[in-house]
Amino acid sequence: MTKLIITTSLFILIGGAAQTTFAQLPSDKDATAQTRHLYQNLLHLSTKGYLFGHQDDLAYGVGWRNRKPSDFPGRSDVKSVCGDYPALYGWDLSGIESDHEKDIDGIPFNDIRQYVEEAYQRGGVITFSWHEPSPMLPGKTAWDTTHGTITSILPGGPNHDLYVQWLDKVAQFLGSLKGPAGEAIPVLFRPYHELTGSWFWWGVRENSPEDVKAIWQFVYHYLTSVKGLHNLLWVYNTGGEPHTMAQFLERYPGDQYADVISMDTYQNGDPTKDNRFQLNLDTNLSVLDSLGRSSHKIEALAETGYVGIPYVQWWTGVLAPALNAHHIAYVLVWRNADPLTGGPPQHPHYFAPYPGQVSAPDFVRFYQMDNTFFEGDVAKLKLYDAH
Ligand code: BMA
Repeated sequence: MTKLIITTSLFILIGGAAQTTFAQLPSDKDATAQTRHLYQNLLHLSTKGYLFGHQDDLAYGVGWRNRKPSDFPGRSDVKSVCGDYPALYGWDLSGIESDHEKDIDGIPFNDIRQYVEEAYQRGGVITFSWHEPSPMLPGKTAWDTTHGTITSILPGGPNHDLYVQWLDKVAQFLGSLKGPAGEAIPVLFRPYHELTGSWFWWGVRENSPEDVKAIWQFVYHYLTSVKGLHNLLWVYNTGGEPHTMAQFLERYPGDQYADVISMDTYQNGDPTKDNRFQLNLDTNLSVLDSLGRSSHKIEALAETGYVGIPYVQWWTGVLAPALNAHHIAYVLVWRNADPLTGGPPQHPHYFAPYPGQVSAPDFVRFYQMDNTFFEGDVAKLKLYDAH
């Protein structure tokens, strides 16, 4: 029989012969109470199951799009299928650095703030990525692969001042997300995502490990100490490339700069004929498990999905079995874009089901599993409170 005792500063597992004690504080020693509690509760919860997340969930879906939040109030493809919202909401900051009114996928930042605040008040969790354009070459996107871009934004580099201005705007926005008592809403912040890939300007072939670590540490210091943001949990995120601890850690900025260790991996091909997605995920998540155990970091599959979900049992037949053997605290599937409502022309580009979609019945079974947490579950768990 195992009993969990949680105190504010210690997390003590007493059971059988094993006895483990570990510090349970986020990397930012000045993190707000809600941020600290979220960190502690996600660590704890990952021994029981994982949050289900969806990118841009409240802004649009297949066949609908809010031009303003009141167009389809409360609508969500996930909720339309299973009756509950995702526990985790992903959004993107791209555009905020350039004073754009809307993000990279057309959602006004003022609407994102409203969705974030509503979800937080219901008990949901928020994460932000940042498909930031290249600061090196005006007019170039996140997908520019000019070598040495990070060198140019480090202190002393020609684009450093510009980059600091971008960070000021990011800080302003992330600091403007407020709960009902005026408290800052905790954010799982995932900059430089998929940094072991080679398709963004912060990619593996474009930059040295030293530069990646240096910019992470600079941004961490700037946003926390200089801008005073203490509502961030820092999410280190690779692509699916690392198969060993050494590969995963090659660009890791250090335990004092990260709270979540995570990977992104997508299903490609037909899972009934090709099990590489599951095998790779198993290898990747085993790396996260051993690192999470030794460094007390939250583990996550920060992005995944099977575009168009053509396999009717993908949720309980492929995804869930691949996750069940591991200790992730959350999984997030990418956005439900529809070419008819502003999505990219390639069709389909959705990763969660909608009513009538072939995998919808299986998604309901996934929702009903004991170890998958949706918003109704995390609302009861009160992730922003001390337990
Ligand atoms: C990608 C695609 C793009 C989108 C970008 C940022 O994976 O979904 O269409 O613009 O993410 O959200």
